[in-house]
Amino acid sequence: MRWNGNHYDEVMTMAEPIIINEEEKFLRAVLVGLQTNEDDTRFERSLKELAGLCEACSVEAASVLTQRAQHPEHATYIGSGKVQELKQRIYIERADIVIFNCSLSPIQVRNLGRILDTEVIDRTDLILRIFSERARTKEARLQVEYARLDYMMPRLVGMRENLSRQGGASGFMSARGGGETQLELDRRKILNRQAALRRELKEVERVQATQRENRTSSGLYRVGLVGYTNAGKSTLMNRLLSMSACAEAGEDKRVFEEDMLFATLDTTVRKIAVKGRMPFLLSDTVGFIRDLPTALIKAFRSTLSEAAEADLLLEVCDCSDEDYAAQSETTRRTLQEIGAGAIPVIRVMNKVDAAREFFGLPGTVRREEDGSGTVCISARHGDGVEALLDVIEETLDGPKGEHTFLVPYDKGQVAAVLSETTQVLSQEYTEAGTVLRVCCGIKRAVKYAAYEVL
Ligand SMILES: Nc1nc2c(ncn2[C@@H]2O[C@H](COP(=O)(O)OP(=O)(O)OP(=O)(O)O)[C@@H](O)[C@H]2O)c(=O)[nH]1
Ligand SMILES: [Mg+2]
Repeated sequence: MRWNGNHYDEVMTMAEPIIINEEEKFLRAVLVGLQTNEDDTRFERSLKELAGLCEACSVEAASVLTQRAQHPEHATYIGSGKVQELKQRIYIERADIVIFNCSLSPIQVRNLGRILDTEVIDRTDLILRIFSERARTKEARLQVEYARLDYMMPRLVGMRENLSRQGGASGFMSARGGGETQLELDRRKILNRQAALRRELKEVERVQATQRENRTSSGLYRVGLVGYTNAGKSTLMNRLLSMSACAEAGEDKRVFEEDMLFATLDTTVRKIAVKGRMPFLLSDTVGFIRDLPTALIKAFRSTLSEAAEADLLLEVCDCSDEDYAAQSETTRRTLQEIGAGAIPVIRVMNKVDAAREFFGLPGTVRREEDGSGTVCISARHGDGVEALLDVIEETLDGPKGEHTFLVPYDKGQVAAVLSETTQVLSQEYTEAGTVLRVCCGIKRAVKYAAYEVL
């Protein structure tokens, strides 16, 4: 992470993309974790994840300090003795920043900042900073800025102190209006900026809704990739694209995949048309994480709406990660939060090539009682993906079969949708209309039963 001292200033004034980096400064951090009622394994995993989050924004996790306690201290989160130990550790490690593996209250941030004389942030803040650094599209940038301002609002006092510690507030934060306290001024500016952001976001959403409507009118089923961050969603999207035989499958249509938390921050929709199979639209979106800041979920609603409106979700699990079960729970909970809890889900056990436990060979399919299924795959090597396509097709469209439709010429739209959404075996132009012999699922056949000839 390469913040200069006026990072908060820049976030608040950011009408344009944030340019954080002037000095190219990589930060050294001390990570702090408090173990209350979690068992050791869980606790260690969550600290490991915090280190992964640091890596995602180039912060070096120089040292980790932990404490066991029944509950956090109201004023400083960790006990006073531990705070002193932390102070020493900061000095020894020449750390620039302290990152707590939890959500700190504004008062705790302020108190700790005063005692330690170093910048103190919590996990939520770290995630928000990763998002601000990585957001590329206009929509993601607007959403992140909105979420950050939401988060800053109750913390303005502590932040001002942080700024003066880092060399003094300048520009926006130091501008004072007659008769108003600095705090009131800051608050008013944030509210005004948020109102402006809401207007801009509405416009972006309007354009996207139109694009979505166009896609819906194509009649293709919509499938959404969801799952914990780094589970392999983008890799699966690229794998399916590489198997695809349509114009959307070019090199330039690939999405970014990387061994890093939050590699993807926006939504990409691509048509997947594997030869001999039913085509569908696939969306890849931002990954989830435990305790995803609510401000972010709220702000990212429109990015996530592609998933929330899908006909089917593929929940990608990284089964090489020991924590995959808890990660899956987080995903399911987040899906509920974004209003996607009722959409059918296929669980995709990805990375079976690297798993320590045996979940099944790639291509293994298990059917659950509620009709949902689990499929084992390796997106990286492409194993098991054909079996996944079988399950996708069957879940969306029911058992496949051959059907013949006669579509009169004045129903051109019906013929167009049928040839776009099914696997066309033959097409003939007769006096009565177009005769389409297709292979498709029973659900689509029933939908067009009025045109079916037996
Ligand atoms: N061994 C193995 N690694 C995989 C497999 N699939 C993906 N990966 C690796 O996992 C890492 C993350 O993959 P991504 O596709 O970027 O994951 P994502 O779910 O899109 O992650 P975010 O966009 O960060 O939420 C990359 O290094 C991939 O190469 C797999 O089947 N086996
Ligand atoms: Mg991704």
